[in-house]
Amino acid sequence: VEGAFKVGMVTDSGTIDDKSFNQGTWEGIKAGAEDLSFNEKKDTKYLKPSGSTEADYLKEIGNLHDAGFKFIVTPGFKFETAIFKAQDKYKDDKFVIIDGTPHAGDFKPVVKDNTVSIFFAEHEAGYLAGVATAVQLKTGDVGFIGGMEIPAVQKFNWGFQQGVKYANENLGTSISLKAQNVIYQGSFDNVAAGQQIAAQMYDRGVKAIFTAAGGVGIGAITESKARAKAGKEAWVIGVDVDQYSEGIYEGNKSTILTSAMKDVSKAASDMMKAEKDGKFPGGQTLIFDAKNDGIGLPKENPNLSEETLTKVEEVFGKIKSGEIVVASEKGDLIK
Ligand code: GMP
Repeated sequence: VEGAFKVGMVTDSGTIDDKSFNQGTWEGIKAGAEDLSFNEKKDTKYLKPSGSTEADYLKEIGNLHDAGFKFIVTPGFKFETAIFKAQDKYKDDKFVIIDGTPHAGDFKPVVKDNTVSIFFAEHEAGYLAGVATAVQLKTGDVGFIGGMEIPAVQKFNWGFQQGVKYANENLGTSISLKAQNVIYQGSFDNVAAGQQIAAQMYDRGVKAIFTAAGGVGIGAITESKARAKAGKEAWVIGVDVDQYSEGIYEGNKSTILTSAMKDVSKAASDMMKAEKDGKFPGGQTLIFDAKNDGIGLPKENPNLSEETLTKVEEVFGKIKSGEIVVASEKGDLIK
């Protein structure tokens, strides 16, 4: 491919300003555009469908195609059957689906040569966040707020639980995650519900809440900031991107303890760069995990001590080497 190509993105249930999954992907597209010296305004575009059916998604993909945006990124498992059809309908376009694989409705993956399917090891990111949280806080209750109860979100939760457990068993911490403090809100955009659930958890004595919930997490962060301003301990562990700046409530002080990152930005910009270089990995399913630095905690974690960072670094190394294997399945809660 010579020169600029136009890059489009469609959102499914969440919004572009969710400070996490969709926004992170979009920022990756913009960063990619800048790296490749595209005209950001003219060469990138996102569309939000008016509904959430396959037809709604195909309509926006068609709109992008008609407007000349033929490299299309769709973050979200909800696009699976739409991309299954789009990859045949628009054979000369390129598709990048994040968190999903194209299929006809039967869950049998059909990744055509013009499509790349990208998954993340959320359980590994959750595990690191669990270790960091436990080592930093030492004792007390933590909670989890998920968005929709889908594998990508569950894996954050299950990994987090294993990480906390590892710290309890090996690093001298005593942290509990009780069943009543594990809640899937059911959407990725109900900010008010996120705030309400967080308030209830903090009222029950939870010190830190891991949110894996797209825009729902913004509500939890809002609640944490209100409490921190009032002098209370109310942390959030962010998700997808480094959410530190979202949690700032005074000066440089933030309620974001750390963030369980899955680098959707890099996924998007890497694929653009590959396309530009004529190396688009069409037909492939890519896994972004600890081994390839596709998941991790932020480089800067002002709320974590040196001790915590050292422990997390050790554990990260053990996950990379395979010495620690994080299960992508449900485990026991920590009482
Ligand atoms: O935010 C935590 C996780 O929830 C993300 O890594 C995604 O797996 C999922 N998620 C967040 N927002 C959205 C959204 O708008 N659509 C979909 N399909 N998944 C989302």
